[in-house]
Amino acid sequence: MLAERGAALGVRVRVADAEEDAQTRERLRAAFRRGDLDTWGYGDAYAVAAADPLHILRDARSVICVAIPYARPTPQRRARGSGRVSKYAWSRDYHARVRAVLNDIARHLDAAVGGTVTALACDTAPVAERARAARSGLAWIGKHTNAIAPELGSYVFLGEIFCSLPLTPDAPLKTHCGSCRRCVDVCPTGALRGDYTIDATRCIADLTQRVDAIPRELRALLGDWIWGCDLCQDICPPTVRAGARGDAAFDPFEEELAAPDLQELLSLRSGTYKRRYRPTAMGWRGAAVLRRNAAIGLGNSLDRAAIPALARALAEDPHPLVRGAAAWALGRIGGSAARGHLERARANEREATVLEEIALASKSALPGVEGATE
Ligand code: B12
Ligand code: SF4
Ligand code: SF4
Repeated sequence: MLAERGAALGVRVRVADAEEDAQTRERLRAAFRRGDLDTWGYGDAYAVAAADPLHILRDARSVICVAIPYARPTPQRRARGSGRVSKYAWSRDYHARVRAVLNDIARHLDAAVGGTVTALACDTAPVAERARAARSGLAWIGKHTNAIAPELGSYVFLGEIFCSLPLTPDAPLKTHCGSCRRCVDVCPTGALRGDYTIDATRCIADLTQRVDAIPRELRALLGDWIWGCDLCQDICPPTVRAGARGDAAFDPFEEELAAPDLQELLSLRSGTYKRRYRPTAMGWRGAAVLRRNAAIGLGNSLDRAAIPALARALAEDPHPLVRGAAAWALGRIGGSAARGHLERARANEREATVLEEIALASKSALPGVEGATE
């Protein structure tokens, strides 16, 4: 019944036992000790809970793991001056769709046994979702740390139905990456170590959602990504072979969202933010974070045409995070015009963090320092 319901919904379903997974608990602990998830505030209690399904459902006997493919074709031609958004974030927020799928399967199961035997989780609950998916044979874990489902690739969202019935578990897969290292080599920030672990504090997906300043030494490595990053998956052979398996629910919420114009995004105000971005998975950190990311993208474009917009943001943006990033971007583009704007802003700025950005940017904007050519 589960497999048929899954097929009718266009998703893949497998069953894992609900045993505590000591190996995953220790992997999580080791990751937290290394500081890999420092931006997430996870601690020992999270590692213990995430490895044990009884923390979600006290009498859980099995976990139904679900993979929902979401890859849609990436728009082929992007205009000059546009940024990039990861596939997972450009559509209407995926959480609602995953919950609807999980609800549907759970309702069928409850109806079949005449009572409530299930609890649901997706993303936000303390569950090591990839590890449970691997245990159920739904997917295997790649060196980019994503779960890869046979024929579907890694562009799948994961969700779980915790169930008090002792369903027959499926067997884990034996697949692994072998000698392939493509994802490790393509990662611009060196976040992937190649041993199936990641320093998430260096991952662009993490950096673009930070509400504090992005570490200076990593900003140039962000390129034109303004939310998330797909590089390690776009190059992954099983994911490439799978192609675009998602349905139309995962198309861009608005056409521009896959590749927003960076100058327009730099001046994003609350009305447009609420209408265009809030309904998506990049709509939970606020408009200033997106404006900050746009400023960094414009700096990385090394395009002199962006200087007036960056100068305006430096002089007028209400948020110091954005003014600081605009200063950095002007320093990165460099040249006399950028230097002039930095000097004028220095005279009017009162915020210490922004003044520090201006001072550093002024130095890097000096002639002879790498940047755009005059
Ligand atoms: C925190 C988080 C992040 C952080 C940290 C990511 C990370 N790799 O840990 C950041 C912000 C960087 C992030 C990024 C992304 N995320 Co995220 N994220 C999460 C979240 C909330 C927790 C993950 C976590 O606990 N990480 C700690 C690490 C140590 O554990 P883990 O990766 O979950 O699992 C490890 C162990 O289980 C162990 N393991 C288990 N079995 C086995 C077997 C073997 C043989 C080996 C070697 C290891 C191993 O290895 C796993 C990989 O290290 C989950 C939701 C959830 N509740 O699980 C979503 C989740 C992992 N994210 C998801 C997505 C879609 C993404 C992005 C693709 C979005 C994007 N394009 O920008 C990127 C992918 C970047 C990447 N290379 O990982 C999906 C992943 C789906 C999938 N197919 O794997 C999840 C499951 C959400 C969901 N419900 O769909 N994410
Ligand atoms: S999502 Fe991007 S930054 Fe993060 S590990 Fe993959 S390639 Fe590296
Ligand atoms: S790119 Fe290669 S090494 Fe990386 S996850 Fe895919 S198969 Fe594994």
